Amino acid sequence: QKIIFATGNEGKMKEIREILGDLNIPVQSMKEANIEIDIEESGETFEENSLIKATEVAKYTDAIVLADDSGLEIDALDKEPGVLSSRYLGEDTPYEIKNKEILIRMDDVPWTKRTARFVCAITVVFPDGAHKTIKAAMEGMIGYEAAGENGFGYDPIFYVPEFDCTSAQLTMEQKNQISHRGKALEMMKEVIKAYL
Ligand code: ITT
Repeated sequence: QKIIFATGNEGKMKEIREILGDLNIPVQSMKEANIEIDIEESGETFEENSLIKATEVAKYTDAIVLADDSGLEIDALDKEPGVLSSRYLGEDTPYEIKNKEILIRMDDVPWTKRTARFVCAITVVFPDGAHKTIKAAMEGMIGYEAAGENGFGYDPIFYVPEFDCTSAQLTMEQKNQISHRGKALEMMKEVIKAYL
């Protein structure tokens, strides 16, 4: 048995390996499994896109396939960047620039209106075609400046009230305990254990 995780995002993959470690099943990225395909994320929701990614990769393997579709919803920006989080300002634009742009757009937004959440939908597709999708979120605020070197993506501008710092200032272990991805994958682990 093995799991192939349908992602090309190294930041996600690091967290995923840590969270799934105690399943004691090898977890490979798409690249490690030599599945190098381009998947069009044509869905309108995190759930749809994670199902699209997992289903697409499952066509190439008999392994258990997992996928993660995630993003940042900012209330003051009408839930942008949302499902377009990786495409916001262009797929290849560095996050330093994306984060700066968000802070500029939020310039006149007072603290109480800076609420936001990271959302993550995880889909599993089993070898017999059965599939399940689980979604979770982590609530927080958009800070006034970027801070922290850990994590990836929008972590430096995402303030986590319960730790009084940004999610880029948390250790991976701390982040995994409370994050959208950590929560969705912990629930998904039970689904996988039941299958095994
Ligand atoms: P794959 O589709 O190959 O998995 P991707 O980066 O394109 O990689 P998504 O379409 O799910 O993945 O985009 C999610 C984006 O949302 C991601 O690139 C980050 O910018 C952001 N994001 C998601 N989870 C995050 C987290 O824990 N911390 C910071 N940013 C996150």
